[in-house]
Amino acid sequence: MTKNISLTRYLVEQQRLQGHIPSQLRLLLEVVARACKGISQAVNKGALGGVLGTAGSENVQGEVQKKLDIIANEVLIEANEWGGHLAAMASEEMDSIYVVPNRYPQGEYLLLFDPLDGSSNIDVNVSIGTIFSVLKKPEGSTAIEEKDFLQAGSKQVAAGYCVYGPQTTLVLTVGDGVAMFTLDREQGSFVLTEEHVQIPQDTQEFAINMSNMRHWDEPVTRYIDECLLGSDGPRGKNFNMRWIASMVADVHRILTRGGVFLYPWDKREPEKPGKLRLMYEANPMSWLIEQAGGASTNGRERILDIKPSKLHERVSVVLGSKNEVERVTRFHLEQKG
Ligand code: P6P
Repeated sequence: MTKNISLTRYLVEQQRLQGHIPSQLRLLLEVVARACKGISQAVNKGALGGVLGTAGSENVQGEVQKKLDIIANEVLIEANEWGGHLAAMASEEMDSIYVVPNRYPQGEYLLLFDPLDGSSNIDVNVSIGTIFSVLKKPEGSTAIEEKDFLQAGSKQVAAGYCVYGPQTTLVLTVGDGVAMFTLDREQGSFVLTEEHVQIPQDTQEFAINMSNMRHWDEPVTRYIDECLLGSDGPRGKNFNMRWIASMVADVHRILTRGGVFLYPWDKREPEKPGKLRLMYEANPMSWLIEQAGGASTNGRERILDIKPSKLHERVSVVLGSKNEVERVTRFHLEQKG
């Protein structure tokens, strides 16, 4: 493990030595990390904190909101709105953008987040997490509108997640590789535990919700069938399967030991390109994966190149070990008709 370097020191060095991040962005990331500590505390209380169960409302996605979804959203809004580093925020839990109130100074950045991804796992004590993405406010824009957020994932200036599991771990990139920080609850601070994370190019582990198999498109079925044939089939090696149904936890496993994650388009909702959200799930996760030497496509094109048309746009996701993602993508491109 690297010597005891705190998140603050890491960010100061990224600002000073690497010239990667201006002070406003450093402040933003420290505020987001502090908010994640607060969310971690609430998540860890579980039933003791009266925070389990549903809130009796639905979000813009039409999903029933859990109490913790709303708590996490409020923690992130309240932590970030006054600092002067942000112009506006967007959240999976809010229909429209949240522009910083006039009583506070407006900053240069736009913050997008899924405040508590995987919330179906909250009540069964399975890892969940916060996913965040940072964009620059377009030059010259004063009155921030939704269209200012509609930038391709390649425009992100920072991206990360915080996984609330056996450890609370913040995973972050500002374009200089991927670093992991584990929460030291005695000090109350995130400590650098991994940096320059690298994903193996090959893997023997895939993550997909197999119960949807009959709904998949042919290239995905072809890829998974090959994996299931194992050493008897064209891959010549056996595969293991994992599906936590919490993207943060599945991606964290892939960043830690490799693997490929698929949430593809399927016939259940043919008008939707996929289940996962582009702006605050697929884009931040895709940048992290690419910064760690992996790949991420929607089956046909690099996710970070997709020009969004709406804030809560959905996308198919195939991400992880580069050679596996390229195989799935090739199968899509070879698809007849
Ligand atoms: P399913 C959680 O709700 C989520 O958005 C992702 O975190 C996760 O990968 C996916 O949905 C799980 O979906 O259909 O398997 O429950």
